[in-house]
Amino acid sequence: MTTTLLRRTLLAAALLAPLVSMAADKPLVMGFSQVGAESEWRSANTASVKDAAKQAGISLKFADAQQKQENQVKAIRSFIAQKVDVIAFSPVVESGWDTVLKEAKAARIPVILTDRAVNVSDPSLYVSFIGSDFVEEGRKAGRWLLERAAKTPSASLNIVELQGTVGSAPAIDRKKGFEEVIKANPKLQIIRSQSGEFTRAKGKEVMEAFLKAKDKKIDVLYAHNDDMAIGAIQAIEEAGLKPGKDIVIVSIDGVKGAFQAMLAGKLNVTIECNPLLGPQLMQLARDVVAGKPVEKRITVIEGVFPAEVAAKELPNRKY
Ligand code: GZL
Repeated sequence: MTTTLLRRTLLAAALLAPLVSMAADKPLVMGFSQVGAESEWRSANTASVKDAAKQAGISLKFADAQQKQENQVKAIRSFIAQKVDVIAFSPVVESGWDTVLKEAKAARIPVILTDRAVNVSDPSLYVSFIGSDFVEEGRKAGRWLLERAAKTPSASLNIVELQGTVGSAPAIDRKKGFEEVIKANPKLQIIRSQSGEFTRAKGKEVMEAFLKAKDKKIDVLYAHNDDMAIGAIQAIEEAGLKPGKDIVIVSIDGVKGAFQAMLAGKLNVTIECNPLLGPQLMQLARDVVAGKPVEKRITVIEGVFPAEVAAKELPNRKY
């Protein structure tokens, strides 16, 4: 190597070194748009994301959308303007994301879906989706009820259903999985179904309306999350009935409130939906930003917790 070339190489290395070390020291910046704070599950999910970002040394820009899609779109646009390294979000509903995700792609900012999925024309608009299999959660609820119905002599079992947020992946898929399984037993009929928006307050309000319509006896409540089930339990008690006995209750999430309701004999089973995705999300973000190949779909392992195991399991619950 000639002296001039050597001198230029050494000069370039000297100039680049601080940049390289700065880049190495500069924390990865993640923009995270969260659905809201509508349930115990969501609060646990938010805590997991924030704690994991801190543990991972990732700089987190966190935005709570208060269950409004327009707020999530605004937040994603703001992350793009701030030139974050990666965007992650839990989409409140499945549709309406193509435009803003195309803007992120044009800005060359990778997008990770967490918790809920989206319906988009081009799957390359997001790099990976890490979350539960909601259809399977609905099937698990259906299977539990099928087994219980097989031991019940009654000729028919009338089900009322509290759906999650209209248009959201968990609401659509939990309904789909449940109906797919219970059709095996014609005595199981869904007589009423309405959204309780995943909240306790709305769950109570809708259950009150179900109870007021006295044309058909209600034997079972299927709630798409524990918070709506807990709200409905209040409505059932105020109507002078025994939740968990007069009306069997099947729910999803596996939050502590559900275990406490089962210990009180007011809830019969909860299907786990794990919110503690934070650590996996942060590692996935690092891999994505580093350009490593990642799985397009990452699911979490989840269980089924009937009332009989609530006392033993409650001390182990992390959310
Ligand atoms: C499921 C999540 C749902 C929970 C609800 O992964 O999206 O949203 O089941 C929450 O408790 O509101």
